[in-house]
Amino acid sequence: MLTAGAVASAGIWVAPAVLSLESVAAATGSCLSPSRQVDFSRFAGSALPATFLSDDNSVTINFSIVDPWNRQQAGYEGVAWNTTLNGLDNPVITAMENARRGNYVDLIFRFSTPVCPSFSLVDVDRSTFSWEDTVQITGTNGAGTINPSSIAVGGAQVQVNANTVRGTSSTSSAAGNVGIEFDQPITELKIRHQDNSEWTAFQWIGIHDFYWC
Ligand SMILES: [Ca+2]
Ligand SMILES: [Ca+2]
Ligand SMILES: [Ca+2]
Repeated sequence: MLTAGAVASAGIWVAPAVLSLESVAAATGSCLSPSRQVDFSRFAGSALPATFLSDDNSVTINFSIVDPWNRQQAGYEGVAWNTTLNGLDNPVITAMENARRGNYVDLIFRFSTPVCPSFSLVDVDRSTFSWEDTVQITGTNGAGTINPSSIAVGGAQVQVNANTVRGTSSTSSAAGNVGIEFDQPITELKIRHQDNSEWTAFQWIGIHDFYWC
């Protein structure tokens, strides 16, 4: 009997099976080159609907906002921006007005199938004596909190713990963008936007397109 990758006794070499990208992903729990699954440009100029499908119709996504302090600014409630922001097209925007330290707004995405999402946060930044974006990113699969496996800050923020970034300077460029990856499947993603300061002006962040294997 021939064994893949081994030289059989008859001298016949059998090539090893070539792993597809999908089988590599299944084996390792991650993927080398995730493809875009939700292009928020589909909704440009509109608020995200409460329920929508991934671009290939395979995953149903429920979207909701929790705003315990009524800080969400009208007109920015999960709106897919109608143009480019900080170099990224049509991010989903949330904005707060007059938020105080401890206040937050949650944007919550629930997935009908567990996914390992990656995406960019947009315009996480700070303006002295005005506002200070702080964003906590967590997932769950129903059994506890799952933090991102990777957080790649830009030049305008610092990572403060395993799931949180805080703006340190004002920008409207790519320095405001933060790359987020999960290498464990999650059924719920929560983006918690806070103002870490006691300054009380208008502030916003965005969420760019979702990628997963
Ligand atoms: Ca897009
Ligand atoms: Ca900015
Ligand atoms: Ca901002």
